Amino acid sequence: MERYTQTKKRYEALGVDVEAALKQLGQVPIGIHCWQGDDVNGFESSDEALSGGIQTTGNYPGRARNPEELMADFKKAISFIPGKKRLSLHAIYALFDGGFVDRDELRPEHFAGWVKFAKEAGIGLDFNPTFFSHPNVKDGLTLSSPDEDIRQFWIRHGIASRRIAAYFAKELGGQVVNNVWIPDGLKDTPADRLGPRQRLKDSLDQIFAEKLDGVIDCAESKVFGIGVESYTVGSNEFYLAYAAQNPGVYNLLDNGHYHPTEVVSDKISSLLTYFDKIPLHITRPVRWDSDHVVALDDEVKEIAKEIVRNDALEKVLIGLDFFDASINRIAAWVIGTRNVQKALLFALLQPHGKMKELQDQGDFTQLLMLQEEMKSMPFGDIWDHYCHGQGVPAGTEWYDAVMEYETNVLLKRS
Ligand code: RNT
Ligand code: ZN
Repeated sequence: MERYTQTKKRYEALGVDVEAALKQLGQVPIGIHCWQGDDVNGFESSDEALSGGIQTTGNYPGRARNPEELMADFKKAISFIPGKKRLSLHAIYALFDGGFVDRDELRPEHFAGWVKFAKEAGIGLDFNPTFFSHPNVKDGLTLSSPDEDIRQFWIRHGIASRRIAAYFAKELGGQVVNNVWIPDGLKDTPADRLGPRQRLKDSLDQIFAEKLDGVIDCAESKVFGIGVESYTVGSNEFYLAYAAQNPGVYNLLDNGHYHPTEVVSDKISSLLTYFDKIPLHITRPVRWDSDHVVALDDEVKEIAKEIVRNDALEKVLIGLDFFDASINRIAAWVIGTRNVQKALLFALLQPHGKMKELQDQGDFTQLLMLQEEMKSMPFGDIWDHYCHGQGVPAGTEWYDAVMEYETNVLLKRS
């Protein structure tokens, strides 16, 4: 408490309102992805391996094998995460109770169990159609396939998914993100780049045609994937242009989906100039779209600063997207989510007004001094205080509880 009071005074001397920052932080929903809990397997119980150019590596014991286990693990994880939380589901997490249907026939009832779970946990839900790990991914293509039957199957899946998202919105209130990411691309140099993109545009037009309340439609671009190194149909330019021409559809930025020196932190302000919402996937690309657990690194802090200083906490919809199978999966969720929240707190504790003024005055020496001094301010004291106020462990204490769960629960799964 004493440390908090002292540190708070230091921030206040720099013109930062600490209490206001903590209040704001508590209001920011983080969309936590369910797929860290089971290595993106889902519950379809087919032999289909993870496909689409994304990969989980590692075989740490204790992966959730069914809905009950995934729900229990997720509940455990969020008990160590402060603030507002949402759960982001993929279509492969449908609950079948024996009556399996294929993806183009999914209905809201297949997710009723998740709605019940969300209500009990007091969290929101988001949705993602699953356009991978399925035999109808033909020659690596879905919505851009030249095979009309294949393309129609995936269009039906896209339509079914939006209705599930609308059902979430109706049941839980608020708005629900429905994110279309397709793996479509080619391993080697294409003979035709335009054809697949024109077919993708037509597929999206059909998927988004129905007016649905409460659904925030998104499409996630990408630069390349494993096995599809030479061409990605849904590139950044493609979806950005699509979103610009189709109000109500947003371009989702995943910070693992750009060339290594290109940064999402620099894209946010461009998009804020034109769009009222920016959906994000925060991840950690190590040399490629490796989806490591989010670290409190410079780029994540810079993304957070862009959101905060542009007053965009309600416009930028923060979702997470990482899947590491080489470490304890509950710890992965806790570490990655808390890091995003720490980055937001770090950003909320900067004297942005003063810094913008220095930039406009051309006083770059003082600006650099202040930016650098802010980095070694003891913001951890404020974080600890925030965690205590939110009823979650502040420091490393949560880890012992996760290890206990590992011994008593996870390691008993064979
Ligand atoms: C893949 C995309 C996509 C997936 C999830 C599972 O490169 O980032 O978001 O990771 O939908
Ligand atoms: Zn993503």
